Amino acid sequence: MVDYFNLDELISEEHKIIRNSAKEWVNRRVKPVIDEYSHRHEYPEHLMKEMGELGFLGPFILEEYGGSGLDMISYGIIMQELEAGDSSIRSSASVQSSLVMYPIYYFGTEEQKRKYLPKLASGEFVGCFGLTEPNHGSDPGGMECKLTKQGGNYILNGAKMWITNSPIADIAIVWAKDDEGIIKGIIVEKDFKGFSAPEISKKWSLRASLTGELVFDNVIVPEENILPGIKGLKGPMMCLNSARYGIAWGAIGAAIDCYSSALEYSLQRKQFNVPIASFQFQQKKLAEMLTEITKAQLLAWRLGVLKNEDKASPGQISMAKRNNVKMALDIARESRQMLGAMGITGDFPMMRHMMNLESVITYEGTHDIHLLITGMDITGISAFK
Ligand code: TGC
Ligand code: FAD
Repeated sequence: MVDYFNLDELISEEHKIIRNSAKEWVNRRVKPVIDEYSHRHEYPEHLMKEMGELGFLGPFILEEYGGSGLDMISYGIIMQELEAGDSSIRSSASVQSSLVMYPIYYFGTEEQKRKYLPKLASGEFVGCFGLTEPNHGSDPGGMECKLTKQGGNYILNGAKMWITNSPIADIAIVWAKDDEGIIKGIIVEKDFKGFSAPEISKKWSLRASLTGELVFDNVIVPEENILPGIKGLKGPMMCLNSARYGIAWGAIGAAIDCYSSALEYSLQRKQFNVPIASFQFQQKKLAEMLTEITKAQLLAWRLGVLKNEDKASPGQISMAKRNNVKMALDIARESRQMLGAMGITGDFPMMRHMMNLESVITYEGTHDIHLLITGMDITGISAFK
């Protein structure tokens, strides 16, 4: 455990138990296989049910709906440990928890909650979240997906792009505009006629995660599949607040995995008859990495406290996501260099984390979009449009 500022004194015994359980599972079930899955560009689907059994899916959802009723620091800690294994595994867990279970829990009817949440919590069902479209990524408010009222039902048309887990999803939370141009949330089930989810292949990033499209060709959606509790862009944005928060923690896990591997290697590898860790350049890299990890840990922990008090603002979440993911990407690059040629192999995790983090710095709002959100918070002026 990397804890230079004794942050463990700020978390509870329960948090430590949760961390140990997630760490132990990742070390036993993820780390030994993830490099091979990444090489094969294959998703380790069996891990979803195991995460469900361990309570890693929707941990903040109440127990009566299959969750564990845990606080937001616990959620962050789980994301951190999962991403120490691989961003693909954290991605699956954060999409399921924050982008699928969260909207059903907060915006859904009692029937929707009882129908979907327990199956999503156990990993029996896989969910995905469709906001991004081919023509609208950073600008989701411009979405073209259309939900048209027809008798007692709705007809859904359009397409979503870059959707984590869409090819294997049992349900998709889809955001589309109704006849009045108001954004609504819809639960689309995989066997709805006219719905397909082709995979996007040939990725160099998140290779152990499935990414796909969502295509809607006159899909008939019953009224009971509309989320009644929300309208407008703030619906998907509230889900993103939760997911981005989890990423701020998750990125620390990837950074710690890279830093720890580089530290261990530098103490063992000898050049000029001494461990390379004795050279000032290597020590500078290690010292700077630990400094940045510590700052990121403090940011994540404080954001977690604010989240628990329901006081974390979107601007604070953007700052933490942006800072911590960039920190992890920089550490992946620096730590890889510390290993020389060995750093490019799958015997060490840096290259894989580095490639994964190129997606993490892009999805859930790009690095630059989060900067603009902070800029807007400071000045009160939107620089988006
Ligand atoms: P703007 O005019 O600023 O806002 C429109 C409405 O939305 C509300 N809002 C928020 N509400 C809650 N939380 C937030 N963070 C919110 N941000 C905006 C806002 O109050 C307003 O509400 P109302 O009631 O007044 O209408 O919106 P804009 O059109 O200027 O766009 C700005 C914004 C914030 C959408 C844009 O900056 C942005 O964030 N773009 C990034 C898009 C994004 O993050 N997409 C993510 C797709 S999902 C994904 O990537 C999953 S990856 C999963 C994985 O594998 O882990
Ligand atoms: P664009 O919006 O086209 O941006 C291109 C560039 O322009 C970026 O550098 C951006 O920062 C910059 N830019 C855009 N607007 C501005 C501006 N106003 N000012 C300054 N610069 C600007 N989406 C989902 O809905 N669900 C998912 O599950 C999901 N999973 C994903 C998984 C992966 C592996 C990836 C890579 C993406 C995923 N996404 C998902 C999509 C992701 O959220 C988008 O890629 C992201 O929001 C950026 O949109 P874009 O790719 O269309 O880039």
